[in-house]
Amino acid sequence: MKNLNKLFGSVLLAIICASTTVALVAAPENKRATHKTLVVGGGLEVTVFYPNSSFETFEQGIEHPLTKSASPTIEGSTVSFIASRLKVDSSTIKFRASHSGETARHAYVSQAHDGISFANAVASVAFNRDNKVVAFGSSFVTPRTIASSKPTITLKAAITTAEKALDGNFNKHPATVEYIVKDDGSVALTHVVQVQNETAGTWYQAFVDAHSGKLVSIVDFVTQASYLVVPITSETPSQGFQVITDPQDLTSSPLGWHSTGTTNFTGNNVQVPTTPQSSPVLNFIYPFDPAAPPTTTGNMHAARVNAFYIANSLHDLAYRLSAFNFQTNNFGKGGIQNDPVTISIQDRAGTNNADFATPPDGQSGRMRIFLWTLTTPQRDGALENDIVTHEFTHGITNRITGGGTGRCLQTTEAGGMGKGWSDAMADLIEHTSSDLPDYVLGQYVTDNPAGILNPLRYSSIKALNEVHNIGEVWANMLHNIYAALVTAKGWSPLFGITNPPPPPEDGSGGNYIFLHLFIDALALQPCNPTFVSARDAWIQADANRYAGSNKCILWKAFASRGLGVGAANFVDSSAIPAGC
Ligand SMILES: *[C@@H]1O[C@H](CO)[C@@H](O)[C@H](O)[C@H]1NC(C)=O
Ligand SMILES: *[C@@H]1O[C@H](CO)[C@@H](O)[C@H](O)[C@H]1NC(C)=O
Ligand SMILES: *[C@@H]1O[C@H](CO)[C@@H](O)[C@H](O)[C@H]1NC(C)=O
Ligand SMILES: [Ca+2]
Repeated sequence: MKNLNKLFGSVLLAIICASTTVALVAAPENKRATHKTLVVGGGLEVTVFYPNSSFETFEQGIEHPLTKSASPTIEGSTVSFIASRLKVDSSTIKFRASHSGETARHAYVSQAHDGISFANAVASVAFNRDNKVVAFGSSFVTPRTIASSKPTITLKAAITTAEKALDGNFNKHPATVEYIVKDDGSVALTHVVQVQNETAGTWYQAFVDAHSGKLVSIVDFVTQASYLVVPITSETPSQGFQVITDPQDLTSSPLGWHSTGTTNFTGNNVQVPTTPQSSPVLNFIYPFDPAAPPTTTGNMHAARVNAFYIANSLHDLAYRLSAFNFQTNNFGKGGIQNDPVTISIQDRAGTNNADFATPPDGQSGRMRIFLWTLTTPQRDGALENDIVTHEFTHGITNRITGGGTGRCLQTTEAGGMGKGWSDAMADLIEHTSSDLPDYVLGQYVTDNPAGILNPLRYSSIKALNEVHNIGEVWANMLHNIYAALVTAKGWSPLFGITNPPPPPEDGSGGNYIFLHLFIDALALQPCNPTFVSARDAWIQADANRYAGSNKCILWKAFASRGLGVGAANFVDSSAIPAGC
């Protein structure tokens, strides 16, 4: 990556520096899948730990103890399956959430002791249409010691500790008491509180030992932009504005994007404060003036309307295919409501970047987009669809993986893949035909339209400790899969400019298959997935939805980047299964 970094030069550095409210510290190679070290507040280092996840997939499925019972509940089926598979008592399994998708039912549990959940020892089970288990991910542990389940430190004291350590304020979101597994095998009891600092842009969930009073772990809800958004010199707005009428998907947003059922105009999925309607009602026509600064009233409105449109389009697409979405009124379709994304454009907290914070289902996501200062006049990230797409996709991946906790892309490896999915979604959305331009980096900073062809493979991660670079490897693999599927199955439009857009089910193109597998695999994969478990989730998603008809296409594409059969511990394999 050294050479690449050199080519990106000061632009890349500027962007990474702009985002160092949280600095990543190199983690030893063998800890990428289980640890991440963060520097918080006044330089305090916190190493978070997520026990290894095992992940098994079963193609056509295996039976569970209640397969044959008359009317098994998903809760009963899940608990009895895990108890028998892991040979643990069912009292150590606490059911948390479930979701019925088109091709599978997903259940999410945590390990428990005395009825108290373990925050970082969790499991998920997916059942196919035949009520057989098709995927099982687990990070359950055999604890060395477990602290008493009665706190001896008050919540008030824990809040003070968390606020001081993380340089922020308790945000009043109800605190919980949860266990947390440490990497020495001991299990601590913790007060779990959220601490935010609006100025610094931080938003953490802090785990304060309820016996010793020490901060033992954090969840970082904020994911920063990736440098793939560097194409700030791309003249996206100059590619033309278009008036789009009623683009909402009425399956995901039955009353459109503006109505919650009781109030109109504020936004049901996404709220971008203070953009008035032009006349008549629900018309949002604000001509953009590229010669004027982005801060003129007209340009600010244009930017807000664009961000609102892109974020809502992605919301509708993802919610149609999965769950744990951001919405004020869910219209009875499941999940926890009252959590629309708030978007702050031209946020003054930074420049040349953007970020997205993903708290658990039921709490609003927060997107902040900053001005870009590399040109005159400055440019507004909210008008670059890549940026909005990249950021919103962080919300999608952080919510769906692990079933809505916002805690399941926290290790270095999983967090890195988080960047990769965001770039891959931007890559997918941008294609308007079956053309397959090479996936290139740096075409702008190198002033070379061919950019830098990217040779990254699975084993490249061995030398990478930084989430953006790890994300690049994953984005490249996903691009290869996209290209292979489109080559084999063609391309069909994802979004209609017509009203309404074509639902995804209408599409037979490789790009639709890619989108379905992308979203389905997120729901199947374990909490804090690795490249290997994320790959297995794609293969299983194809078995669930397409009876495995794309299996060999997927394996060949993964194997071409070193993630073939038997790839492990960042050692490449180009092997594909027999019969492919
Ligand atoms: C996780 O699994 C890897 C490989 O299977 C192993 O090398 C490592 O020691 C495990 N780590 C922990 C903390 O259990
Ligand atoms: C929030 O962060 C800013 C700087 O980033 C700092 O000056 C301020 O003290 C922090 N606020 C709290 C409540 O710690
Ligand atoms: C709100 O919007 C809905 C759907 O567009 C419409 O039917 C309703 O009349 C509106 N209500 C108000 C108070 O404007
Ligand atoms: Ca929700």
